[in-house]
Amino acid sequence: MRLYTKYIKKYGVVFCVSLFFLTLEAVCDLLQPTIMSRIVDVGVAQRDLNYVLSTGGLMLGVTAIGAVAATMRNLLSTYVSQNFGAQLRSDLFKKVQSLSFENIDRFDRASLVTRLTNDVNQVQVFVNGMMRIFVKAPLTCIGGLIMATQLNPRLAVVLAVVVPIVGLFIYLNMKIGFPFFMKVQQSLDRVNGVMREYLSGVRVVKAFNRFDFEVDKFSHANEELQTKSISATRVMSIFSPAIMLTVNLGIVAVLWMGGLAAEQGDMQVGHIIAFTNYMTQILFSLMMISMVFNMFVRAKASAGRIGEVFAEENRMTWKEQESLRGDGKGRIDFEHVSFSYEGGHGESVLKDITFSCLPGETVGIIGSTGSGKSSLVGLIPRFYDATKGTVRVDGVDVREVDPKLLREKMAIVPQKTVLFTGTVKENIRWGKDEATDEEMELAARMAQAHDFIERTPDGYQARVGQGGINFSGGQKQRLSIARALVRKPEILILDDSTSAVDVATETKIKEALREYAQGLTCLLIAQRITSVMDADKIVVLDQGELVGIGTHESLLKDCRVYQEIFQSQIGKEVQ
Ligand code: DUT
Ligand code: MG
Repeated sequence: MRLYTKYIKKYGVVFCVSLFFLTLEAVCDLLQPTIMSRIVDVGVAQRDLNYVLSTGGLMLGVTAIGAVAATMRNLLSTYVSQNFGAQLRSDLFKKVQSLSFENIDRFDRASLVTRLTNDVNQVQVFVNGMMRIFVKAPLTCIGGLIMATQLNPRLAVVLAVVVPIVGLFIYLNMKIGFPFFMKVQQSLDRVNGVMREYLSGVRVVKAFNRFDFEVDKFSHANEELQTKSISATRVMSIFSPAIMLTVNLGIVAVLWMGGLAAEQGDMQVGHIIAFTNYMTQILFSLMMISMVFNMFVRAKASAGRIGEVFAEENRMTWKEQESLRGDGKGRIDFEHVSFSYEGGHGESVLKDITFSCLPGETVGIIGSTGSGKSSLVGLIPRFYDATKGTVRVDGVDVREVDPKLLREKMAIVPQKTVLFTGTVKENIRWGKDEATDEEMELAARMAQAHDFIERTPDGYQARVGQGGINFSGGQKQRLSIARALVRKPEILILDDSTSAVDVATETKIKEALREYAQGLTCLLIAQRITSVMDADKIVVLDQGELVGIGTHESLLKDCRVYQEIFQSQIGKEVQ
């Protein structure tokens, strides 16, 4: 709940004002039956038309005030709940953004989406409900009890029996319902997860004709959600009718007792009507309370899940003042670095790696798939922290530096290209907001993207679909290289970023890079030996171990793994 103090501070005043209107509305509702009993017992009984008219006017006035109060309360509650929801969503989004990869890995991505959408929604609905009925219902309930007892203490005996029974029902409803709604939420996560996976792999699914399989998978998750929702609703559905029945039996008892008393002449008809009116009001307010509790049950589950994200401590720490002013510009050192995922508990991915990239050097990294190349370079911008050993940039331990500062110095072309919806220009600019058109074009030329961009009818204004769907794999890679180059970083990391580009174009990119990369530390991951052959230094990885380091020639002489790669690739090409 501490989490929500911020919002209470922000919206508390409006919230209270709306509660005021809510109270006014409730009071108006409560006055109605008593006024009506007067009209019947005094006005009608004594055939006094004037009394009927004036009291009728009073009743009308009270109704009008009630209506105005209800309108105000509606406006305010919508304002507060919508604003609160939007704010909560945006705070949650920011929080997710601030988390490190290690933190995010702990949550299922799909579940983060549900938390951001559905869970926030549930809490929002609850806040809205709270302002509409939460206060009104107990108020009408208690007010109704008081008014009814005052009106006729004898009939109030019925209330003394009915109310505790209903209270018990509501309590049971809460107690039993909560775990069910937790399960519903989890199944919803699963449906979202399956859907997300399907959508991101839709081409593969179609190509492999695995549509039926995917449909099955979806149906399975969907059915699970259905059964969970049904069983949750089933449990909850016993309670509302049970409450209704209890109160209705109470009304029957009132009519019976009142009827008997009226026959003996010691009860007025107006009293009985008003009393049953109060009972219906009490019935409704109790139903409302159980409804709010239902909402509360869901909102509590959702709030818990939202709280989990907020409570996630960023595991990445740094010293606030530490800046990168060590020796050497763009120098990178790995000192006995070991690493495994899952917070250091996973299988060892990197084992005792030691090497340095001097400023201005181009270092190639090669190794079979899964040998830990991407993991190795991911330690430099602190996507993850080393489990053992130290990674230094500019001579400073990266664990002491704010990742933001660190990442400002470098540009990364990730192995999996990611483009954003927008124009080509926006996508390249993404690397550096303030880049001029010339800078942008230069970057595009170096990445060999300029030509194909110019060939599209809209040039740099061409639309990029979601995930860059309307560009080929190689085009996407070149755009993401341009995005990195426009940044003019001190450290450039290319993770297998020319894998989908033909050899001739790759050579051109490399030539452009050579010129551009002077004074810039460049890490070049590749599968093809020809891509890294002329690097200043080549690091060879094999199953997380560094098995060779040196120039192409020296490695060919004395690194067995490198020789094998060379033979398998060049040997084939020669044949
Ligand atoms: N791994 C994880 N979690 C991740 C990423 C990778 O457990 O989020 C494992 C898979 C693999 C090892 O780490 O066993 C090394 O993966 P990496 O992606 O670093 O290998 P690579 O050398 O970059 O392979 P590729 O050439 O296929 O890109
Ligand atoms: Mg990789």
